Amino acid sequence: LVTAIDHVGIAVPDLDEAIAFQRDTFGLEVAHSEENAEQGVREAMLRAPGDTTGATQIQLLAPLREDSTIAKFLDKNGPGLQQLAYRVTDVEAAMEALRAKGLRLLYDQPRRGTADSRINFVHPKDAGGVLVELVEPAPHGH
Ligand code: CMX
Repeated sequence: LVTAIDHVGIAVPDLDEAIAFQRDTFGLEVAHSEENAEQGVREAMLRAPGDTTGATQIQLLAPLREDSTIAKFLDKNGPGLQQLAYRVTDVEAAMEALRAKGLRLLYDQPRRGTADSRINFVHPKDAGGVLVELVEPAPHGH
């Protein structure tokens, strides 16, 4: 079902501060950043310098609005790991396979994720306490 670990997402209160921390402490660089209004996030994808292998990225997620998912997460837990994202080739097929196993998907239909990927989430209560994102990357990379 899963072809790669796409990214690990960390909830942060301030995106620019978190980018600077990851850069100055660990030497990670920003590969991509954007605002996703539907998901209520400002986000950045980080990777090790020079990495072009498609290795697992680190996603920093900052709230765009007070009522967003990430704002709620930060209020409840503080900053920290928020999600684990698995890459799949066909998100609908993955959704169907997981539903058939009795897992709850958060959305009826895939939504738009980072860089025009198509995404859905498995409810953390059905995945060992981990919010699992399914990511079908946009065709032709981005
Ligand atoms: N990881 C693990 N467990 C989580 C969790 C997370 N990120 N978020 C919530 N939970 C757990 C809580 O601990 C809580 O457990 P208890 O009842 O035992 O205390 C339970 O789930 C319900 O938590 P809640 O605080 O009431 O949260 P909600 O049910 O309102 O929301 C969820 C949880 C998963 C439905 C919501 O976070 C969601 O819709 N997530 C998907 C969208 C998302 O994360 N978007 C931001 C990222 C965008 C992107 O990646 O592009």
